[in-house]
Amino acid sequence: MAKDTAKTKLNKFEKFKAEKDGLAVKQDLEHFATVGWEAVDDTDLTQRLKWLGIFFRPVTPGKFMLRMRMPSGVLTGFKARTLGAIIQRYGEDGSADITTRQNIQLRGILLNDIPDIFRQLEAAGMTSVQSGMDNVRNITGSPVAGLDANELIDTQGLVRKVQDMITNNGEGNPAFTNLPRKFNIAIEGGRDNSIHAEINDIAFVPAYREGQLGFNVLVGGFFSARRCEAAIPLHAWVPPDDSVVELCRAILEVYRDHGPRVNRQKARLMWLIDEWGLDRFRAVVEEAYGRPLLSAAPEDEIDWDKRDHIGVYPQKQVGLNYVGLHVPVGRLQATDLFDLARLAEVYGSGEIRLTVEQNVIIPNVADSRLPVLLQEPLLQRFSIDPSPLSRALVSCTGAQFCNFALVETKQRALALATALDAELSLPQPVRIHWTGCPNSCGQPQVADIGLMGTKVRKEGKTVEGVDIFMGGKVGKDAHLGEKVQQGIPCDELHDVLRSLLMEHFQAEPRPQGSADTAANGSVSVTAD
Ligand code: SRM
Ligand code: SF4
Repeated sequence: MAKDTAKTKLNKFEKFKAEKDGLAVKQDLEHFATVGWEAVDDTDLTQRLKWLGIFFRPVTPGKFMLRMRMPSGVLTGFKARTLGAIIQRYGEDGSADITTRQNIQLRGILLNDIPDIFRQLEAAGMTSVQSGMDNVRNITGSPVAGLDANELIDTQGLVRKVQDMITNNGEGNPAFTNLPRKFNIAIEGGRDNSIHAEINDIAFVPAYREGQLGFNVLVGGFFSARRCEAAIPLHAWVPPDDSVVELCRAILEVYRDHGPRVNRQKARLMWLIDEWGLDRFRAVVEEAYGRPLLSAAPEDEIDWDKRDHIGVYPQKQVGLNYVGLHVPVGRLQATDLFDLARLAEVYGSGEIRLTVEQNVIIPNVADSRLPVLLQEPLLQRFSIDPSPLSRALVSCTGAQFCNFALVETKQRALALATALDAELSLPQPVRIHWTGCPNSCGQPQVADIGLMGTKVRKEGKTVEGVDIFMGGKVGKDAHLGEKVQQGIPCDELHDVLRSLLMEHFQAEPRPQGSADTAANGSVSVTAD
């Protein structure tokens, strides 16, 4: 592997990967658990453990984050209960977050518990393998795949197959553990581009070619502090079968063997496409694919606005419904996971889905069971009808647990949305995305209003602030938003957002005393 890089100077990450493969720490886990985290080699502790989804958190030393894999965001009540039981052990430190890739991260984990946790995860059919660092991240697919009456392709099986290929059925796959950088894959089967296809390194979007339904392929989408790009067409179409898995394999092999490894800030797939030009990239991928790539279909079938799935919707299965619950900024406690498991099992089929907006869907609820489900106490906090700003709020982890963060995000996001929901009436939800630093995990560039953490000088002091992005369009004709203001101190943000909402989103002040009970927060909040 890394043919082209043999002659070039490697960055420090490449050096430590060459010395010892990230996945090799799997053999060391029992030893690490015995000696304790303080005695673990620094590179193993802070880097290689991420190959197993175990993230050392400098903000909370000794309390690790565990990032799962949830293909298409699908889990079961049993899995949710298993995850709840794992974090319950950590009391106040234990919590979980639904991520912007339809995934779950667990908090508060102790290293000496990991071997036992991994046994529990395996017994429940879950894995955290290859979920961090230079690996393929959770693979996203429509959260209503198999349920949506208007979907074109049920992508759940394909998403699982691609994950199984990349991770060797969850065992870990040395073939794909040393990519030049992280890598994102999305497979969309619906009409509304529910998973932001355009911001993935590889995306499959539904398209008819000569009357046959399959996927047009996009490549090279990514966000980073240095550069953000929407994916571009590979000018290729594949049928909805194992061709998808084989094309992912081919692109990953090309990226692994030829991707840039000198400068980590210039190592994502798009940088290779830039260097080679799309024609050469496509030709080398075609060679790795082992047969001619078919030309793309003239147009794709993404022709709807993006749905948020919150509320009650009839499924393609007559008499069944899916119920989308709003989980404020994606934060879950152990008891929430237990409650969700119970609701899914009592009212649905035991299945739970996660969305990239950090919310939850309970599918397969019979018409006759809906009224009782809607009376459940959990739905007071995880509402099916939240206020417009809270409803569409997304936030990255921020300073509470992430050492890259320049600002606290989740609490602040929720406090501001709650306050503005109480003051303003809005004709439609406005998608506000918070991200704590330019890495853009909270995807501010896809939002109506994106807020990116920064540091600002105010009255001689350095304070938390944001740069503001606007104009992100999702769904049909998706495109990225642009920075429109910078360096707004967080304590001035309430008024700035209020003005933006009134100027651009038809917000009207509510008459005094008429505010809804806008707050649905399960997270205790403090306003600026
Ligand atoms: Fe991210 C790094 C959290 C989605 C771009 N991201 C990190 C780290 C691991 C940094 C760290 O070690 O602290 C964060 C962990 C914080 C923590 O404790 O939770 C982190 N990223 C997240 C999550 C949890 C945000 C969230 O609250 O939902 C998301 C986890 C997704 C998952 O389940 O795997 C998350 N990160 C994203 C996305 C959005 C997406 O994939 O749609 C992006 C932008 C898209 C992209 O990657 O192209 C994103 N994260 C980054 C980057 C910049 C990558 C780059 O090429 O430069 C970093 C920094 C890095 O990799 O060096 C980063
Ligand atoms: Fe951390 Fe920055 Fe990502 Fe937020 S955007 S989770 S602060 S790395």
